[in-house]
Amino acid sequence: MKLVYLGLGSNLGDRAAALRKALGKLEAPGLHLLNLSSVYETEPMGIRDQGWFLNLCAEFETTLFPRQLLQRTQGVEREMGRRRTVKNGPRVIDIDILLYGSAVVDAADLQIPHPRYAERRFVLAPLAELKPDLRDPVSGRSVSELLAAVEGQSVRLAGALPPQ
Ligand code: PH2
Ligand code: MG
Ligand code: MG
Repeated sequence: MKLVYLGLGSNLGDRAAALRKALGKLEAPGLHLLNLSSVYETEPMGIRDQGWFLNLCAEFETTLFPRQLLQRTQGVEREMGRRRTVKNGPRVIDIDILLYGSAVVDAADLQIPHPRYAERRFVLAPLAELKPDLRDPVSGRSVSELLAAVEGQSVRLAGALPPQ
């Protein structure tokens, strides 16, 4: 059994409903939700000219291997109508594998830890709620240290994810 941390985001349509729906779809044999952060309303990074996101982080326990987990997250994105169009552009749902135990994976189709999570307040703020002392397996720095080092980027605590 491994602990994995997923980052979810949405900036199209009913964003909170999309986060809730994705969490429901992720829960299945081999992948079990343990803890959920608060929801944050966050300034778009990358492409600035798009709507603000709702982001959260979730801790799961899993018996899936990293690639099986990727198939599950991409399957849920597809079922929810996500089309791979503009990189970093608007999306109904985005599900990123942030950390998978202390595994390091560097393949063309899968990188763990997520290659950009350590620079993103919209990931680190919710992740620090769940596990401030969790250490990045590559740099050895804790989530709270990484969060303290991020500059700029507006995130606003929006409270608990409402039930559907
Ligand atoms: N996701 C991106 C690019 N930019 N900005 C915010 N605030 N939240 C996101 O989830 C996000 C982003 C690519 O996946
Ligand atoms: Mg992403
Ligand atoms: Mg993604």
